[in-house]
Amino acid sequence: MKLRLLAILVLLAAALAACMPEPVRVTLTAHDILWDMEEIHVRAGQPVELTLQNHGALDHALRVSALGIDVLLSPGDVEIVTFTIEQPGTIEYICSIPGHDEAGMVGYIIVSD
Ligand SMILES: [Cu+2]
Repeated sequence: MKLRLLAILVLLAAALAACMPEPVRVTLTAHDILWDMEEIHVRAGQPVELTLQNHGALDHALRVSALGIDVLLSPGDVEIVTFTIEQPGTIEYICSIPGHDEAGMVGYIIVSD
C-alpha cells in the first residue's frame, strides 16, 4: 500500500516537472559605464534566470522598476535573479547608480508572445 502511494507520488512529481518550463538563462554584465546588452529577448510566460555580473571598477545596480528588481553589484559581484513576465511588451532596465542611466546604462527586455 505504501509502495503504491510512493509510486503515485513519483509519477505526480515527474508530471509536475514536465509542466514547468526550463528557465532560459541570460547573463547581463556591467562595465564602466555600460551594460553589455541593450536588449534581452524573452517569451511571455517563460521563466528567466538572469545572472548579473559587474566587470567594472565602479558599483553598478540593476533596476527593473516594472518587476520590482533592484540589485546592487559591487565590482566583481555576481548575482542571480529569476522572474517570469506574463505579458508581451517592452520593459526598461537601468543602472540606478546616479548618472549611470544618463551615461547610457539603459536597456530593454523585449517580451514576445
Ligand atoms: Cu552603473
